[in-house]
This record gives sequence, C-alpha cells and structure tokens, in this order.
Amino acid sequence: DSRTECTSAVSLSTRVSKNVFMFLVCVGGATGASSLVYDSLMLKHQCVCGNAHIHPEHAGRVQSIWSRLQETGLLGRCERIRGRKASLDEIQSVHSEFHTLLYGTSPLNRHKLDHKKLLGESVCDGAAEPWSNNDHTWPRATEGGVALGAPGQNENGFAVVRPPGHHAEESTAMGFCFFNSVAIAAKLLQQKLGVGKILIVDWDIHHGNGTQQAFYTDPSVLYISLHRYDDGNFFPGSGAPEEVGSGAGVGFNVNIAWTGGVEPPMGDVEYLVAFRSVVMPIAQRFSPDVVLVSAGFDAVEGHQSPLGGYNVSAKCFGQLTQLLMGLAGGRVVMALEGGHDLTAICDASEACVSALLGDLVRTPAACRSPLTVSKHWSCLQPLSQTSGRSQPDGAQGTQSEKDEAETVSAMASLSVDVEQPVSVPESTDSSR
Ligand code: X5A
Ligand code: ZN
Repeated sequence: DSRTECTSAVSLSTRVSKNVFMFLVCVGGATGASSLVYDSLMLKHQCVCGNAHIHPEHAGRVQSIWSRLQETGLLGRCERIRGRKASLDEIQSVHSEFHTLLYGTSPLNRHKLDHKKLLGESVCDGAAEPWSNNDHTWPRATEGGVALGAPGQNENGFAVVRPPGHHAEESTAMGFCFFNSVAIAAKLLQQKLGVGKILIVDWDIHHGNGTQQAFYTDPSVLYISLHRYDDGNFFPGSGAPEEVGSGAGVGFNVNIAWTGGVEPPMGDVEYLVAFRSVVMPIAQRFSPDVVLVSAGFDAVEGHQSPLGGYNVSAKCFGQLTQLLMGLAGGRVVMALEGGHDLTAICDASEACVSALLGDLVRTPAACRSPLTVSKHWSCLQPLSQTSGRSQPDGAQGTQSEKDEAETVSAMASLSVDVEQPVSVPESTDSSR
C-alpha cells in the first residue's frame, strides 16, 4: 500500500507543533475580474529542522510563482485578494474537531488534546517530507484564510497557496497536506453563499484522496481527478476508476486513472484527449455553478517519480484552463496543490493565469476567420469566437462539434502531432 509512507508522516507530525495555513480560494470582484490570492504568511509554514531544501514543499514555491506573476505583468492585471483566517468552525466543515485543533491552533490552545502526544520529541528525520513547523512563527501563522465570496459571471481566480490540501482527509494529514482548502471552499460556497452544484477538477498528478472522501456521497459536488494510478502503486494508492461515489453520490466521483508507468510518460495528448472525451462532456452535462480546480503542477515536465514522472507541458494547463472557462459562466477558481520544480510550476501558473485573463490561446489560422475554410465547415464556426474569456454559448454547432474543434485547436497550438479527422466537405449550402 503506497499510503504506508504517509502513516509515518502523520505519526511524526503529531509529535510536533505546527503552523498550518488554510488559505482560500474563492474570489469576488468586479464582473470579469481575475483575482489572485497570496499572503506572505504562507511562507512561514516550514519544518522545524529549518532545512528547506530537503523538503520539496517549501516556501520558495509560492514565492517564485508570485514573483513570476509580478515579472510578467500578470499580477498587475489582476485584483489581489487577501485571504482571511478560517475559523475553526469553517475548517470543521470538512475536518474533525480533533484534527482541526491539532493542526489549526496554537500549542497553548490545545487543551483538548493529549499534550504528551503533541509535544513529545520534535524531530526531523531528514525524510523528504515537510510537516513540522516552528513555534516561533506562532501565533500569527495559524489557520489561514478562507472564501471571501462566490465569483460572479466571468469572474475567476487563482490562489497561490501552500501547503497543499487535496490529500488531507477528515482526520488525516498526509502528502504535505493538512487542511483540504479546496474541499473547505466548496463546502463554504454551498453553506454560506448558497452555491448549488460545484465541479472540482483535480489535475495534480496524485489522486486527491481527501477531496474524494469529503464528497463521496454528495451528488452536488462532482469530483473529477486525473492522476497517475499505476494500478494502485502510485501515491496515495487510491483513485481507482471503480471508485465512482456511493449512495446518492454514485456517478459523481470520476477517477481518470492513468496506468502503465512512464514509458512513455503521459503528456499533452493524453490530457487533452481526457478533457475532450471525459471531463468536458461530463462537466457540461453536470452544469456546475462554480468550478474549483485543484491545480497541482507535478504532472508538468521536470518532475521525476515518485513526485511526478509525466511530461505535460505548462502551456497545456493553460489550454485546460481555457476549456474549463466554458463552464459555469466562467466562474473558475484555481488553487495550487503540488508541484516542486520551480520553473515548471512558474511556467504553468503563468499559463493558467494568462488563460484566466482571457489572453488568446492561439488557434489555427484556417479556423480563425470567417473568410477562411471555417466558412465552409459549420463545425468550425465556434472557433472564430474563442478569443476572450468567454466560450461560445452553443448558438452554432452541437456541443460535440465545439469540443472537437476546441481540441483540434488546442492540440494545434501545442504543436503536437495529431491525426486530423478525415471527412468529406459538407454540401455547399452548409456554410450559410
Ligand atoms: C500535494 C502533493 C505529494 C505527496 C507525495 C508523498 N503531494 N510521497 O503533490
Ligand atoms: Zn501531487
């Protein structure tokens, strides 16, 4: 069971005190705005060993991304949202009281907990797992921030947050995760802001076992994860395609579980095809009110096993972002999960924020203008409208025609070799 390594992580983490942040994620601003969430408080979460470079999940991750967004001018084009601390009650929308107090309060506050268990030996065993935190950063660095509002039409956002959350279960911290930020955001959107249906897309290379657990019986939250599975031999070991939800939630848990290792590694083609053939059709039928993305970037080229192994390009995640923006009236809110190669996570974050801002993702010239061949192929009509942040609303062409055109366009812009579908031109009056 590949979760074993995690068990040691958890037992270690219960012996040390920590500062865990829960920053989130939901945005609300002027119509059409893109928002970014970041707070330097999140830099304080670190191992007591103080040896940041042996821990892949370190403060430099979010610092680098934030710098990149600044340097590229993307930051200046977004609204900045400051998170606020989550209340213990809010965290308990997903986590048990014990877990919430254990990771979300000062050691001095933990009167309900077993102090021997908590304050026993405080060690870093040198393993490449960061959990423990430094009491010196107390008390400011506690629970982190939480939803500020539901995004409106064409509002979207990107939360540059750490630590990640999607592995955190009701009462279990694992895989660098303590509180499940995205799951908490989804609960709060529903409970406090009256949002109905929420789609969570999780493209971190690891299965989001915590998120799956949180909504396994819930038909109002559709969880779709793409992850390296390898028949259960890749961390965390869960995420089989047979795990489809239970009770009222049957069908609302979708595991796109890659198997077959890394020879060859999965890449842009597989991710685009999965979106085209599974993610988007299901998502369109579900018709969510808001889309949350557990945006881990450890599937991006530059990450080796066991923290990666795939070859998806950073740009591809921009394309996937653009596809998701066709859902929920463009209300797409992304939160960083895993990924530790700084170049890769900066490139991918840049691509996603750029897509959220509506920057044109290149489409083939043959499809772009009404004066080209698209005039003679009605199936290409929607492509002429894909610039800007909104997707076509289906006035022309069937959904599957639109999907096809979008995938072809996305692949063309990524310069991957795909066989173009061979078909006969439609009758001459089809261009009307
Ligand atoms: C969030 C994330 C990876 C955990 C791997 C543990 N965690 N070996 O990517
Ligand atoms: Zn991951």
